[in-house]
Amino acid sequence: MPILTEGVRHLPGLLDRAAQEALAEDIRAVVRDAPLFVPAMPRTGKEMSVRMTNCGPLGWVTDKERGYRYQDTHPVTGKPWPPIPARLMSLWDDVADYAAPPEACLVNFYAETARMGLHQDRDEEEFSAPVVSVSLGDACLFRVGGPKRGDRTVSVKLQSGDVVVLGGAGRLAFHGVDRIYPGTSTLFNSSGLNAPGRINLTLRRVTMPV
Ligand SMILES: O=C(O)CCC(=O)C(=O)O
Ligand SMILES: [Mn+2]
Repeated sequence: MPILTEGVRHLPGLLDRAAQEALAEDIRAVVRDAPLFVPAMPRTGKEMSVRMTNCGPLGWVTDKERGYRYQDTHPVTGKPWPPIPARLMSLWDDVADYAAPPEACLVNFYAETARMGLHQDRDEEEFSAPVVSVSLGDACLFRVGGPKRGDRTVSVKLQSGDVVVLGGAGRLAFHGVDRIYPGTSTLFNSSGLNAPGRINLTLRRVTMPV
């Protein structure tokens, strides 16, 4: 199990093609219920290049006025988020090594030119739970460093079906997506989702279990 930087595990090909197709179908249903929205940076209101939605009791959202946060409803429809699909709950059980379930699954959709700058996931109360991240569709160039912004980074290509776990000393590692490689996957070709593109699913525990 390759370690990218301390506490950051890369599990290449953890999901086979059939599991990826089933998961893509689950996410299609999530997006029908909770449409992709356009996230905007705090204060500046600059739009991010990814499109997002969530499933689970809590969802991560961001906008100009109120910034990064978790909330229990979709910012556009006002409806509760749909539940996290069962196959993602069991993936968490398999890889998280954490007793309580995840509360949020952020769905990031990357069109061909979308990217995500280097950042930490730190809007949660609970940092003893790992962040579990799944890649579907086109490959991307993922970059990960240490807990300080200036730390040395390593880059790795993530393919459809790969899982990355940021846990322990890697929980607050800086990470980002430098680019997508359009047309490198056929997963979404027969789908209602825009192909090419990449979907990332990020499972997180937000609150401390009681
Ligand atoms: O797309 C990815 O692989 C990473 C996404 C991410 O870091 C995030 O949503 O916080
Ligand atoms: Mn992140």
